[in-house]
Amino acid sequence: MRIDQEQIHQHNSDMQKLHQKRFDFAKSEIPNAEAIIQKLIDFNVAIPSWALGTGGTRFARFSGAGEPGNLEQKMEDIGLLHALNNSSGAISLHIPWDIPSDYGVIKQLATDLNLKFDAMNSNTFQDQKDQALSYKFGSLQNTNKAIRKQAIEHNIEVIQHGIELGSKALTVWLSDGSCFPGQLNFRKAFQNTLEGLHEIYAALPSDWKVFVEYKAFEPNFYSMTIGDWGQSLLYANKLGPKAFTLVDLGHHLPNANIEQIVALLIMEEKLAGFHFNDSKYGDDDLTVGSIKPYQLFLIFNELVEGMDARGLNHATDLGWMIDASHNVKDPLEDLLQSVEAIMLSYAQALLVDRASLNNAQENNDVVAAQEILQNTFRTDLRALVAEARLRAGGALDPITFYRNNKIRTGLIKERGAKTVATGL
Ligand code: RM4
Ligand code: MN
Ligand code: MN
Repeated sequence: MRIDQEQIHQHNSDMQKLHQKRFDFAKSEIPNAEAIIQKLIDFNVAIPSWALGTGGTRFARFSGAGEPGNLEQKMEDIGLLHALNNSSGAISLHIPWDIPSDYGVIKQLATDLNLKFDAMNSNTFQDQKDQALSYKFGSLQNTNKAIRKQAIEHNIEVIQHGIELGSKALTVWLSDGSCFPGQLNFRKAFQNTLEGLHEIYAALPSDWKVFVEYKAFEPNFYSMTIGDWGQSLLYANKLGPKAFTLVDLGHHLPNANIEQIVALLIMEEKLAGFHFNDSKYGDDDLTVGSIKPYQLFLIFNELVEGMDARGLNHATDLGWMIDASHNVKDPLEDLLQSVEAIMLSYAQALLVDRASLNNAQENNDVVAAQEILQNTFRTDLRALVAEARLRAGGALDPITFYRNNKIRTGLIKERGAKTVATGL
């Protein structure tokens, strides 16, 4: 299913008057509105191929209707999102869930839908049907060399798929760790993992990066072999200049100061990028910005500050991806909400008066620093984000468009009510 540009025009002209009023007001309050709009137009967030279906917990999965049944349909879904918000122009593939059967066809479809191939993701956290050896006790950390070898080969195969598609990065998230004290020799587990990562690193093309993702807990509940940003950074530093630490918002212990982590990783030139989601308790994978929008803003504040200090291109130098699952919402609506929350936080971070904040910090004026951040956070920039979408050819209000034009009903007609997407 494709969205007719004419429908978008219609929607935008229906909303134009109201939008103009809001936009004029926002613009009157914001000194650098045009510069912010341009940055928003350039900014894109990748959608992972596993986020288009309904997610589940370990108790149950309540599938939605009209879910994409194959990679092509997943790409079409992302194409719909991108047509509406102009900020979802990339797909991140998870192997082996979404192995392309024909690279040429997939690449052509990506071109038609105006999508790029973001980082490739390997999967050694599950056993596949035809797999020789089990990852029950870990993959790269495993005490059994043959299992480690199988995991290394899998990662190299993922790189190969990525090369065919034009991706430039591999994301490695390991579920390796232990559930009970004494189960694992931490040092040996670390060294085995490092050895494996070295072999994977050696298989990277010269213009590729590897993103080392960390997670504090789950599925292992006593230790995780890449459990926090310090451990990930150790690996990244030992591996070399193509290795970076990837921050997934849901992978920290409660109350972790993620904005500080981000600031230091950028300072060390080791931040790979982000997996966006939100959470109340753990790796809840909820809609971005739904629980802690102020934290998201503070993170973007450090991102913008750090990227500018390092002269990085906001849109292209780091990897931006949503990593969420949707148990009770329509995945496409959820993703539209997530992208909107990201754009809003990014816009607000661009609005922070850096000179004044810097001044307040230098003078230990704690009150002024808080005023600057909170006044910015409370400034309503939704009309600015909508204006950026409008100028880029998207819809002023993507969710209203999606509902009014009955996109899900159309997808159900095409694909049926009982389709289940691959993934978790
Ligand atoms: C993990 C992690 C990875 C993602 C899988 C599906 O918790 O966040 O990035 O690939 O989930
Ligand atoms: Mn992740
Ligand atoms: Mn996760």
